Amino acid sequence: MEKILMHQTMRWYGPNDPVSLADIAQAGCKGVVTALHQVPVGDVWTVAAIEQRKKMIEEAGMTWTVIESLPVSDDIKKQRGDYLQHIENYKISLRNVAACGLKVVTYNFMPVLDWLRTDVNYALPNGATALYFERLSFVAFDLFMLQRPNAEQDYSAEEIEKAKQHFASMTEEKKKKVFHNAMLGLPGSDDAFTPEQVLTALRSYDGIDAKKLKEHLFYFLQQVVPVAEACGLTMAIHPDDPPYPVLGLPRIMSTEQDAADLIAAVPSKANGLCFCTGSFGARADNDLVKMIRRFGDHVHFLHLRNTKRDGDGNFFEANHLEGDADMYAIVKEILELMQRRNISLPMRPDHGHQMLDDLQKKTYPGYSAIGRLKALAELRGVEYALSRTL
Ligand code: DNO
Repeated sequence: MEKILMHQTMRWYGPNDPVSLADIAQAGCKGVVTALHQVPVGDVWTVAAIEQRKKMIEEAGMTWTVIESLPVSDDIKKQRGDYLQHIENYKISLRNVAACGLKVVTYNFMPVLDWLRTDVNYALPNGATALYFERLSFVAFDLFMLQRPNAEQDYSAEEIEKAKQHFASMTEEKKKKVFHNAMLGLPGSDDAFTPEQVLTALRSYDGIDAKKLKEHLFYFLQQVVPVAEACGLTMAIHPDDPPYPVLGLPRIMSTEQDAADLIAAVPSKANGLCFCTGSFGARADNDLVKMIRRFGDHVHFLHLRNTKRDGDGNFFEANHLEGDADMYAIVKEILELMQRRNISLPMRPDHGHQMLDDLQKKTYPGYSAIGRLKALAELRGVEYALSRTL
């Protein structure tokens, strides 16, 4: 019998993305993952705007398979300001995307910042570049560049001393680069934050610890999951990246326990995960295969990516089949899950190295074409070979 394989997609940042829909189709993708990045966070996604985007993708011969992301406002995360209105708007957007035939909605619950790296052009020995998180550069950024009040409380005396030395050894150019990368705005936008904006945003989370933030997440889900369920959608939360507290902000979707708490809080098939092997995998205590097995019925979307950690809190984004995550075992588990559930799960190769001709191009960090094409081809090969042995 034919085996069910993953539904291959790539992320597309919309009409301004230097990687075109035609490029994505040539990579062998049947589907596209995108969002209406132009709609301000908290506003309603209208049927007209969704239809227009959907039509573009279908004209390129693919389907709009997953929304990434329908963003959750900081007001909702803090339960302040306009949060009740934003939740109502979110429900309307869910109904609208469902009316347009979409099925999976990704979101995250990271305060203020989405993903965070200190270097978006980390040179690999072969000349390609990768995304990199260098712990001491980050601590130096926090303490000496951003100068976040009370930041020193979050680090040991030893780490502060090391960060001091590290900062002293950084060239002006490197300082500039770390600063710029840490202040990068959301993926899909060219805007960077100013330090004042970040400090104000961080201050606005005063009094919100992990326990509170989790309560806010669960409240949000209690409101929106029934709507998603009623209109045939599944919600997929993206884990924290990196998966631990940063800049004094709580993080609540970093571990196996966090995922278990999420599902227990609102038990519904519609309440699920975007299983990102890169984000969860940046922690040594996350057993990825075990987590896929445990949460399998709630996995609605897959980001396949690999990181290589060292003992000092640094990690870089490795080739997709290398790094710390055992991609062979992960793909095998996913294949078995899909046969059991009788479903083809959408997957995108997450991030890729900037390489070959793309080194000259300006692309969204992590989202150049050739590196992702290579990643997808490798993952496809692993899956195909494994499917023949099932
Ligand atoms: C980074 C992405 C994240 C992700 C959001 C989902 O490359 O994986 O930005 O899209 O966190 O809401």
